[in-house]
Amino acid sequence: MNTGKVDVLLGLQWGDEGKGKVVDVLTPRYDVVARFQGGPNAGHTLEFEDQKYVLRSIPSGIFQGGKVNIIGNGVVLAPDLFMGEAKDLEKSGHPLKERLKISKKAHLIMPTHRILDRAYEAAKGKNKVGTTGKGIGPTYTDKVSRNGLRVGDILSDFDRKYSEHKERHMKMLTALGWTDFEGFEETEKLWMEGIEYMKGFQFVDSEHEINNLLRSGKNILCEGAQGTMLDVDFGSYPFVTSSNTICAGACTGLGIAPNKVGNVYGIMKAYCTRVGAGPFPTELFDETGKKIRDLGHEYGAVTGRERRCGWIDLVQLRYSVMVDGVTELIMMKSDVLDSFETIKACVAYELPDGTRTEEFPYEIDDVKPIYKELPGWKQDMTRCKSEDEFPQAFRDYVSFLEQYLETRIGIISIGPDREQTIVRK
Ligand code: 2SA
Ligand code: MG
Repeated sequence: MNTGKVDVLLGLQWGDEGKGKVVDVLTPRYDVVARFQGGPNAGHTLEFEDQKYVLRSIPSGIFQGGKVNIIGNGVVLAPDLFMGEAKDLEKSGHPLKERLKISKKAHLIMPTHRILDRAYEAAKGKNKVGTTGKGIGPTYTDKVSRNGLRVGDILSDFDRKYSEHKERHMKMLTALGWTDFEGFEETEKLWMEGIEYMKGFQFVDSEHEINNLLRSGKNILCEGAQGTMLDVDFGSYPFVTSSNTICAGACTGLGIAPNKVGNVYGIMKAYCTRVGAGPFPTELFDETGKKIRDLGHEYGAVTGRERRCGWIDLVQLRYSVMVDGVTELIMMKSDVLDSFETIKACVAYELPDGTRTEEFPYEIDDVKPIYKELPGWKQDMTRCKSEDEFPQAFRDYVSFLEQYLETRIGIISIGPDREQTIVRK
């Protein structure tokens, strides 16, 4: 931790790196946890005391009392889904209203944004992005084209504003030839209930809030969603989400100046996964890929979709470490590789013209991964209590990754439970 600075926690791959679990392990060190981008397309899974929680829009600091949780201006919020998530948490004994603050500048995902999401996807035919269908793209599109509806709008003349936006969306849907409005009225009703429910929460100017907290000496953690490869600028465009998932997103999504960023924790899995469409150089289509999926329970938290699985890609990870300015790596799901004879790590790409590169290129569609093979450790690590108990072959794997990525791996996860997290010396 760096006093007077804000720490940032990010996924370095295509999402689902296990950010929820890490935030939960790290939050005891922080007074404030803030979300800065994305929305209900995130699904941070936390498991403790035999309970499983999936957070979508609410920051992971919500489980511990005495912490301030902030939903920043860079987030897009769906009132109906937010209400569902919040009520579930309240039911399980986690009071929210005093612990959570929502930026007035955060944009609202309207029911029509979700239909537009589907309509745009349908119009793309076989070039579908494979979105989560939560209306993320259309909401950010409205934000950038200066047509958005924000949380602050709830406070005055909301019905009129809502109707105007809805009407505009309906015209767009008509132009797209969209006719499927099944369930729309019920959704809209629930959405309006969500708006009423949200009025019970604190709407704030989160840029003032967070900078005041920083000045008063509080420790702040910014919690990223999705992953660096899904960043709208630096990810595998156009197969990306619509926000800046990289470290700089924490600055624009919360109003934090770049020189206030301290530690940047980059989370990666010991292998790699992706949901949705788009290029994935190290993807495995064979039994090994299936084995990783089964052992790693690689199914999406939001949509339940099967995740595509492959070996760790160090060309891609080095790129993420660069654009995010990662100061410390955190490796998740190491135990999933416990039973493998050999482990592969992609150390370079062969480009379509036959040349070799270690620098992440503009296009990754037709690159061939070049692997380094490392011996597996073939030992159950899930019960290890400290790094001294790690098998030698695993230590060698870790050192190899650290050397290639030129960054220290500070935390290693060896199972879903809070306890199965080894903080290295
Ligand atoms: P969208 O719905 O417009 O954001 O979809 C665009 C692409 O982004 C992908 N996407 C994701 N991929 C993996 N994980 C996601 N969320 C995680 C989860 C949460 C996390 O579901 O557990 O790790 O933060 C996520 N969200 C969006 C999506 O598949 C499309 O390819
Ligand atoms: Mg996830």
